[in-house]
Amino acid sequence: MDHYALLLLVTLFPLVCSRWTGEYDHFTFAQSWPPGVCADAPREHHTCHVDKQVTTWTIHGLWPTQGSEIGPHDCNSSMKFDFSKIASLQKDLLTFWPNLYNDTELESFWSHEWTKHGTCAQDLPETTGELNYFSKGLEMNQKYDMLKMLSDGGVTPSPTAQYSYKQFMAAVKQSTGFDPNIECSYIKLDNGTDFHLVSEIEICLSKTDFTPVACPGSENSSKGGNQSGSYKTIKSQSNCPQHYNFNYPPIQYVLNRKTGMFELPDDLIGR
Ligand SMILES: *[C@@H]1O[C@H](CO)[C@@H](O)[C@H](O)[C@H]1NC(C)=O
Ligand SMILES: *[C@@H]1O[C@H](CO)[C@@H](O)[C@H](O)[C@H]1NC(C)=O
Ligand SMILES: *[C@@H]1O[C@H](CO)[C@@H](O)[C@H](O)[C@H]1NC(C)=O
Ligand SMILES: *[C@@H]1O[C@H](CO)[C@@H](O)[C@H](O)[C@H]1NC(C)=O
Ligand SMILES: CC(=O)N[C@H]1CO[C@H](CO)[C@@H](O)[C@@H]1O
Repeated sequence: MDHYALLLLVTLFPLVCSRWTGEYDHFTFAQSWPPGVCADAPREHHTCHVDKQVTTWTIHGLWPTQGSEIGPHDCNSSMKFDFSKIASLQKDLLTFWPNLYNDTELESFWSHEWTKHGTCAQDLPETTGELNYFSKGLEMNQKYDMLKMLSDGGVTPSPTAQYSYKQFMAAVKQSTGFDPNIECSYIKLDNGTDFHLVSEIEICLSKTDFTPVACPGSENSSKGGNQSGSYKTIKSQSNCPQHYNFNYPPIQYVLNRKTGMFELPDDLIGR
């Protein structure tokens, strides 16, 4: 290699490097409502199971995010997931960050979250390495206790009550100061009627101190939804019904497709 090529390589390396690392300006912290996730499982070609130690909103992920784009992701393929590094967190992970798809390897969910998102958060001491990254996610789930934030706003799980999109938004905003992103899933009853239920709520967190910030693209954000960038996919609008209410069933409850009632499965009745 001649000197010119070497010089070129040295000059370009930081550029190449920063593209690999993936720029991001905040975190998206996504929490799941297990009955909502399980309602969508058949469409995702999975079976779903909510273990009995799971009693609250669970973590989907802590995602480095640039503007209103989905990404960066998969920032360093040489940082292979190694469960032994987070084995000390296993009990908490099974309770607060569980893999609800019981037809997949237990560890595959954590492996996916690490490879796709965790590897992009390696610029911050708080999220460097698997142990710090997963610990931070668990800490955020305690700090931004979605069950409590919603119930403080009058939105509590119920087999029968339904709530509006506005009620969900207002409840979270009352706690965090900012509009969240809310996602829904749906189940078809035997007679063809769609039943919508809440499945995920995302809040945006600052990169500097992990406090809530406005999600880019939301009403009160200075950043619009049309930033140019290398990540093709732009976050879509909420898929929850905005003009009629939807369900927030208690954890463990499943919809009886014949009656349209949320019920405890037989094996859990009497526990
Ligand atoms: C997954 O969970 C469902 C619902 O609890 C259960 O019926 C099914 O047998 C489980 N499948 C596996 C592979 O464990
Ligand atoms: C990717 O990870 C490896 C192993 O930790 C590290 O040595 C390397 O510097 C990382 N690459 C980038 C571009 O950050
Ligand atoms: C964003 O871009 C889309 C598609 O290019 C366009 O339809 C939309 O009006 C833009 N929105 C804003 C706020 O500029
Ligand atoms: C379908 O069944 C549900 C639950 O019994 C009922 O509320 C709804 O009105 C039915 N819809 C139709 C179109 O029959
Ligand atoms: C939807 C929302 O949060 N709107 C707020 C944006 O900020 C202005 C000024 O602070 C408020 O008045 C709006 O309610």
